[in-house]
Amino acid sequence: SASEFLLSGFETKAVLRDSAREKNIFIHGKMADKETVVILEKTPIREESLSELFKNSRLKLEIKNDIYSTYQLQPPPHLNEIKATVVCPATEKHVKKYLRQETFLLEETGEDYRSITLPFIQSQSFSVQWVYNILEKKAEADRIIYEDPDPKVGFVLLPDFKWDQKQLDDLYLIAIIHRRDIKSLRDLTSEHIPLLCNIRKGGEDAIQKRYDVPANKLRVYLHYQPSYYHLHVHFTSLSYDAPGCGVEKAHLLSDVIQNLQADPQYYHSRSLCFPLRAEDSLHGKFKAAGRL
Ligand code: M7G
Repeated sequence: SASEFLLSGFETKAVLRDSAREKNIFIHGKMADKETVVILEKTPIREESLSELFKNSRLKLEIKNDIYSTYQLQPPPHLNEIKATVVCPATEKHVKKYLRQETFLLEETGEDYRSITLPFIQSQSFSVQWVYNILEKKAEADRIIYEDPDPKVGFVLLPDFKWDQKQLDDLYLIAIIHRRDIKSLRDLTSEHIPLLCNIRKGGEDAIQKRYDVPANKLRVYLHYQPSYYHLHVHFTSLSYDAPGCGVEKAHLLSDVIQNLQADPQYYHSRSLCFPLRAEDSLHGKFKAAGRL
């Protein structure tokens, strides 16, 4: 197929970030003269593949000492995959998103949001074309796990980019709402409680049905700030330490619902904390406004 050797023309310019522990690397480069970001990640070892792995791998002894020995194991190619994510053409903002940077925690008041953050995200945030493609079945249509087509409370549930669906340990799905007028947590009021409850119930039921994972094994949350300003909800396995599930970024859906029940304007008026990267232009805006 056309994409088979896609990466053979990739020229590396810089490693944006890498982690020996997470076994991934984020690379900035060029492909066919276009700015490109490539993310490579070793995938988890699956229990189902163990017997084949043991039977068909070549072993090279590295160290032997008393009862201890280490080997280099060369598995058959189909058990030795690397997951690759490609962003092309990538914008400067994509490059910055993946660059390892110093981060600061910011406490954004409702007023900060309206006077600093909102104008900024209206002028420059990532395109949500990929979201519209999913909602309009122009991309990933065959990956949809569940859909509620209702224009007010409906949503599409599908596996996140980050999950290859080969094992449940790192289960990761996203629910994308059909409405196009809610950018983030900040836009939510009590008016949206039926929408949020529908996502929670519909998402949990669909995941139970498809993957046999019960609701009490799921971490269901929204990001603030998100990267993409079209409201979506993350469903991850509770046992998976998903990137971005920390308290400085993740807001549990059930907390969000209860906060709105207690105060309809909660997310308009309250201060919200979030981590901000030094290179992020929003950081510059808060600095210029004397808020940092
Ligand atoms: P976010 O909180 O807006 O941004 O979540 P984050 O990337 O900073 O977490 C967006 C979520 O959508 C992330 O979990 C992405 O992995 C996922 N995602 C992004 N894109 C571009 C796609 C896509 O094209 N398809 C799918 N299925 N998921 C995506």
